[in-house]
Amino acid sequence: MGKIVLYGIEASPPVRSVLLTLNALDLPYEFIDVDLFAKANKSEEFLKINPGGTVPALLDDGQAILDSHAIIAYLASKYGKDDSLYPKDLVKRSVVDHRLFFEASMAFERALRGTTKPIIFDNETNVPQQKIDNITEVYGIVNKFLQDHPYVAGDNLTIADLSLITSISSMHAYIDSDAAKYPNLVAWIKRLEQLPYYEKANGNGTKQLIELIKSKNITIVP
Ligand SMILES: N[C@@H](CCC(=O)N[C@@H](CS)C(=O)NCC(=O)O)C(=O)O
Repeated sequence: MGKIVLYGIEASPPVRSVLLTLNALDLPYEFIDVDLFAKANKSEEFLKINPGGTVPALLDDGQAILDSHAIIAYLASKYGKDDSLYPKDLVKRSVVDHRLFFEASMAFERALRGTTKPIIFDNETNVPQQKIDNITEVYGIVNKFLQDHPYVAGDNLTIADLSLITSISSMHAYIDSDAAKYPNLVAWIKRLEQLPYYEKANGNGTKQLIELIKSKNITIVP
């Protein structure tokens, strides 16, 4: 197998999706820190790997694989002992893919990054209520994904769970997910927290991001 190098920072949710997947697959990897606050992601060297200048980026034997969702699908397809994390059956795969695209656009980009980027990179301290509503909308939709089964794409753990949990756990910086309103979601979070590699791959980085957001003393405004 090739040498895997992951570029990122632990606080970043999409980087944590890749960390969870590398651990789920029990793969060895090297982690290279990219300090976003020092704009290391805009260095000539990093832009050669990812012209978009975002983390995560992964090198597998020198081949760049970009975007957390594409990276985890690649890793599970290439290195999975079976297809349970990313099913080959096209209908089952389409459900996983749907959850991944939902994570990318609605959960990470719209709800989490849309709220967090102005606070941590542009020193904005007012958060419009609409942005909190974007977060609770995601809680409600994921609660529905979990209506009839324990994982977001069915009866077993897939890369869709390993992707969604990283944004959802980070959203708790703004508003808790109330067990009375979102019972399936809260039970699912607890289920994923039981994974033996959860703390090192997602728990630690989530705490770092939540502490950073909370240190900014934000106010929710109408
Ligand atoms: N869809 C991308 C999103 C990556 C992304 O936006 N990463 C953020 C960190 S959480 C980043 O690198 N931000 C730096 C920037 O946009 O300059 C993925 O899943 O990999």
